[in-house]
Amino acid sequence: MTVSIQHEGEIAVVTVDNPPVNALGQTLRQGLWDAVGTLDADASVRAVVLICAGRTFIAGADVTEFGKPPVPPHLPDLVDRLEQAVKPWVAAIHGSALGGGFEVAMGCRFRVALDSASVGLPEVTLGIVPGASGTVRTPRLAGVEAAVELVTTGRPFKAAKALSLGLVDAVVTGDLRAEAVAFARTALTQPLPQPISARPVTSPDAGWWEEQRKAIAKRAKGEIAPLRALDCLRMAAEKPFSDAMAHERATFLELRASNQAAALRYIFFAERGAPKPAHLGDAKPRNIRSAAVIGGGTMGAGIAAALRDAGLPVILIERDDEAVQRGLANLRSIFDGAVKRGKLTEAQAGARMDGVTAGSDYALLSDTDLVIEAVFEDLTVKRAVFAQLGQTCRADAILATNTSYLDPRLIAEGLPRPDRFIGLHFFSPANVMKLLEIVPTPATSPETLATGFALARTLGKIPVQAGICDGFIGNRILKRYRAEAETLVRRGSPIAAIDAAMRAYGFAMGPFEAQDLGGLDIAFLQREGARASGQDVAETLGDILVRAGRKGQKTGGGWYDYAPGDRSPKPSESTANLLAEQISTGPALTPEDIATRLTKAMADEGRAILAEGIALKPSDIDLVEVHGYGYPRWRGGPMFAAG
Ligand code: T1G
Repeated sequence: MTVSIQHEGEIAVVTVDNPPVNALGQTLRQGLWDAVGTLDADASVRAVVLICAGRTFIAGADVTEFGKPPVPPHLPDLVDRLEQAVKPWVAAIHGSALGGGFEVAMGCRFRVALDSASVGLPEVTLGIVPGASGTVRTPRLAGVEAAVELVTTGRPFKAAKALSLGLVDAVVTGDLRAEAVAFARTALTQPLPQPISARPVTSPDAGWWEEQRKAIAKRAKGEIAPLRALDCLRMAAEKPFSDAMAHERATFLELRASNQAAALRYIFFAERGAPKPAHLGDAKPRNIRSAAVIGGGTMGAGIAAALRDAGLPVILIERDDEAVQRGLANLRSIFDGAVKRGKLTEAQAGARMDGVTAGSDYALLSDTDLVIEAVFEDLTVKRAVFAQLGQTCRADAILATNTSYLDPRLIAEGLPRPDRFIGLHFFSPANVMKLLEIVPTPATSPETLATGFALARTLGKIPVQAGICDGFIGNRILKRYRAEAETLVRRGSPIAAIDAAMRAYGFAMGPFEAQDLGGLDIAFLQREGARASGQDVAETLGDILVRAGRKGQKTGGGWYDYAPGDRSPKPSESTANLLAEQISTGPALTPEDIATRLTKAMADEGRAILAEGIALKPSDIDLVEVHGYGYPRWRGGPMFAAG
């Protein structure tokens, strides 16, 4: 039953059971609506505990209902009904009380949370604002500052912080139900607090609101929901409850129908579908209990850190002792960085390193379940590694390469049991970036492929299967994007104007400033490698710059100039002179024209990739672009944006 009622003396316990995350679909809303009536009429009941079965408290409105005509009872009315109930309700929160779930909890007179729980209003991450009093009741419950942080960031607060801000009344451990029933009994011995809707709220001055607006606008980079949420919060702080509710509801309904909300819902569900694609069928993944990484450079150390963050013991292999020490230092600096950012404690960082065995002897790998190669991007070097792995590892060990440009089939040539071989393309920094391109060869077995996807789930990554071609999905589209950007430069569009246009579109950086950061020589060396192997690769503007010693920030100049110690790009006369002969004056393009051309080129390449079967579906391409290449999430990715 979606909603069931039990009695513990004068306390009624209402249990919600609507898997997988107790989302507030119509049946659940109706069930709760009816429960209020039933219990208000039940003289034996003096208070009610609302608790959820499964892994979490109510995780919000049912997002799958968004495109459908709304059916009563509507959530704002249900929250009001809970608040006006004759008997006080106590929300007993475990897992995540999110969105409509936290609004329901604010309809209750009290909130009791397990210490592991969190509460949040993540609606802006779906391109909307809370639609059932989240922007109106939260400031009355916890003050405007806390409400602005909770609503405009969309990031949940852990129970302890929620308690300190008054968002919950008690944090408990152990048996949540028993604790909540006891809390309800105690509450009946004291005067009940005012319903939240009747509580006063103090509005900060206009200057404070303006500061918030500026900070949020800078963070939002074109996303509209966070700023609209701020408007709702200000209305809630300055206007009567009912006016603010009407404004919030109108804003919610308007944004729910917006393109940005459609794009963010699309990405939300694409992310949830990615780890379990249908084409895996019932292939059983191998159980990975131990892992190893060959190569302790930036990528190798990042991958080892990701494996350790997931709790796997790791063996780090490097060619000699000196390189082993460098690899360990790279890994340690990753964890030290996490301590500095407050993500890990010193003790946790120490434990991460304790789980690493390092050496240069491949015999260490004789009983390892998974080995990921992350050495220099050179075919001969990689082949030598797999030749050793083929001799040393168990026949059923999964062997993976982190190559980003080489053909995995060539790397695996001659490897015994090639069915256990697969491409696992991580993105730098590998312990942070969520994307994982999974590149099977024709010999890769369904079990090995399923193991790749299972590993992504273990590491908290977004897996996308890619076929074999130059650059797989992401780097192939990047190549097209950059080529199109260079074409615009050749036709007279200023480099800085192109970067500004893509920042206005929502990217953190434009194509040229991004290349200067990463280094122009990486792509240059690839092109030179292809030319050396006899491929006819046209000379690019970037090649001209690299040949002149301009590799980007690391050489003090690339597309832009950089003053020593200063990463801000300055238009470059040297670059203008070096490229002058390649550039002809063309029609001036608006920022929108520029963004349309570049994103269209990405979508065109995406369509070619789909036609070749390199990607299995458009949303895979969009996940790659959003999670690997900074494509603005609220645009949905190039395929979604192209419609
Ligand atoms: N509606 C419908 N389905 C949902 C859902 C939701 N709100 N949340 C999750 N699912 C599905 C998901 O698609 C997946 O399905 C399964 O549940 C497990 O999800 C008026 C309007 C709760 C932290 O934004 O953040 O309330 O793939 O893989 O990793 O103001 O899900 O198995 O078929 O993510 O354990 C606000 C969204 C809604 C929360 C659990 N709420 N959900 O994470 O599982 S707007 C949210 C999450 C709102 C009101 C407004 C996470 C989670 P399937 P999962 P998880």
